[in-house]
Amino acid sequence: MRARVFSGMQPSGNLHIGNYLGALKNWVRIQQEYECIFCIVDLHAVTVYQEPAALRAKIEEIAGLYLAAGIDPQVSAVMVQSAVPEHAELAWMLTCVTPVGWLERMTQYKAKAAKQESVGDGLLQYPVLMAADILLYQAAIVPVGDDQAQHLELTRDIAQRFNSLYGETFVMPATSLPSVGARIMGLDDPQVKMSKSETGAGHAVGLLDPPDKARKAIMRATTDSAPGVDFDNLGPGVANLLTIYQAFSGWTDDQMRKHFAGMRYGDLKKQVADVVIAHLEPFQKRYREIMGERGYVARVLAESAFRVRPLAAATVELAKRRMGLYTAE
Ligand code: AQP
Repeated sequence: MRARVFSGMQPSGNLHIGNYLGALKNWVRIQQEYECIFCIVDLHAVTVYQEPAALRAKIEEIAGLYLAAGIDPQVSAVMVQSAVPEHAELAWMLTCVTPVGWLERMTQYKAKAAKQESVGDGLLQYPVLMAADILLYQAAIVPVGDDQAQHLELTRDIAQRFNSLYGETFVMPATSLPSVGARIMGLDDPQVKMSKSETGAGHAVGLLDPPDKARKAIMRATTDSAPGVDFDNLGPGVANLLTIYQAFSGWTDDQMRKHFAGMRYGDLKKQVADVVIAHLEPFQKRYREIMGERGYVARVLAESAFRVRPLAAATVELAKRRMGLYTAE
């Protein structure tokens, strides 16, 4: 039996090349090797306010982007979190074994809470829901970007605590990070990770950005005052541009050094823009074809939810039995 993989993205804001290189690209690579479930985590998105009509549209957009990237719905499930109510049900059970202190320590919670006047409980509970997503399908591997590593550790802590209180219930999931591109930084500020919720013009390259917009953002990327690429003394902005190039091209460290050592920043940026656009153009063409086929994405989502629901139901049934909650005999 193939090991199971679970991962997801929030339908909040525009997916960018960080989401692609940190997670989506890896999903496509491993989908033949494992039994994969790729989720659009809409319940996570509403931990901060989303305009309802925009959220509804975004869900199908994200599904279309998964498919355009090369996720094959005949092989992998592409489903929406809220279509399988067991996510929320298991999240409650896990909430009850999770100390609040564990959640208050999460870096992402602290960063997002600092930006809000009044912090919703959902924002604090976010990692418990994420643990439920993963444990619900007894996933062995979770391919994510580096910013999610702490939430994955917490998922294992929650699973361990549940297992030790109630007996072996959950598979312990391993984190899988890409070797290159696990944390793409903002083009305008290489000290912060590229993020959907940062909407400044030069911050990110969106997967659906027109080529001229993508090129502009890359050509304006923050570097430093050195005359050219010095691999022994790379500033964060230049390192980020090289990472983007390497992740898209698949070049080795050696190839990167030989090609880019000493190159002036203007030329480096031009080549980064070229490689990004060369990938985005066919990707966007596939996306338009997929979205142009009326009802196709909705069909994929419905079929996938139907396929994975029994797995979710079996885990919830087991967890309920373990906890002594009421189940039919
Ligand atoms: N900058 C990044 N570099 C590499 N990987 C990244 N990921 C996110 N940003 C980067 C990975 O993308 C997947 C989906 O992320 P998400 O939708 O759960 O949201 P996030 O991690 O919170 O990402 P964002 O883009 O920063 O969204 P907002 O601003 O809405 O919070 C995950 O695997 C993540 O690691």
